[in-house]
Amino acid sequence: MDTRGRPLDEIRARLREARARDTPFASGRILGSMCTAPHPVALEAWRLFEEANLGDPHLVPGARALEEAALGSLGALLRAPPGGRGVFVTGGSEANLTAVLLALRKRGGREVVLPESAHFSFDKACSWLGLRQVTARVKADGTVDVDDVAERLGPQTACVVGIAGTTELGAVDDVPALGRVCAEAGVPLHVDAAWGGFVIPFARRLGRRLPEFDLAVPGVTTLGVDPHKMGLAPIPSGVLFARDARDFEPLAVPSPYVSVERQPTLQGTRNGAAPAATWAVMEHLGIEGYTQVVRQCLAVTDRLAKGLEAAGFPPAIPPPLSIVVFRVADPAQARARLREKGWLLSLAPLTGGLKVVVGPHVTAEAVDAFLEVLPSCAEAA
Ligand code: 0PR
Repeated sequence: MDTRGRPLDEIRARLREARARDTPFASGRILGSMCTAPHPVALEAWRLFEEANLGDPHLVPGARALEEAALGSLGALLRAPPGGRGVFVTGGSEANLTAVLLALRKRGGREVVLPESAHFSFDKACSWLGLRQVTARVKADGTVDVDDVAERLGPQTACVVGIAGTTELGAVDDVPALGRVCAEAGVPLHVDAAWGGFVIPFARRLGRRLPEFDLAVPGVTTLGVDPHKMGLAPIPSGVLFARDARDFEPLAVPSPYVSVERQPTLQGTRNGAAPAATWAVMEHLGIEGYTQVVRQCLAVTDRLAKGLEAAGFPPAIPPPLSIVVFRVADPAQARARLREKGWLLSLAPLTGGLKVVVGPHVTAEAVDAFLEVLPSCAEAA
């Protein structure tokens, strides 16, 4: 920052130059992201509400009403019961941290039982909260072995985690079976549906056989879902639901001077544009619109899986949803070579390969172009 500041055209030139170095979703070359280009109506809503601070809701009753409406719609999609409550958070990491803390306050204990496939945000949550992770085995289909979970429960278990759409494979844990085990043991069950929450309900409508995973499943106590992933909302937009609204109480502290008496979530000053944008895109697309998005992603996934098979890189498992993982001889090197050619993929460390997340920004043409370059960058394992 200069003492006298700098002219606007200089600032704008610098902004454009920096942005030109980024890879936009519109390039079709971002193949490893669980986020995607926000829907235009979400961006419109964002711009209208960009100064709104929901940390002081009496300033912004309009934004507050949209937040409530968005939580209502999302709660209906994920079948939250009447006594439940949803809160906006910044994304899956905050949802998972908050859910673990909520379970800890409800039940006590020093351990979290979670699948090997759990996102690293649980490492963070456990490390920050001083809890021990007890890891349950994952089966060949990428879902957690529920018997193994049951064996690992004990008096020190604060909660169990199930995943509806794992980060690496998009696998959907058998949440009903986990719910039975947890209900019997009196242990809270948190479902991480950060990515899958906006995929599974629509894939099920398209006839995919997938387990139920939402708040109507007996035993599920909390559930996290990220509109900023497959909900097509801008970042940051995450939601955490609790089956019982009272579960948030132990986390709440008094905050009387900011027009809301108690705050149960991490943020004080908090973005009102995110709920408004989330409301706008959900309301505009509706169930049919999201189903169409998922239909397209599944079709492109299928094309990619067949193309990989033909190119000698068969998918490690048949894609449960719209994530494809394939083994290569040297994943880090293959990823670096692909990056040199402009293709951005993620590693799949549990499988020993590369991962492609087929979001709405990944077109059939992009997949075909990617399949052309892949053999020059990777060797099959
Ligand atoms: N739970 C699951 C199942 C996730 O996959 C993720 C993130 C989280 C929780 C955490 O969510 P936040 O990152 O919103 O806090 N999964 C992706 C990952 O870490 C996120 C991602 C998104 C990665 C875009 C790359 C990227 O380009 O792999």
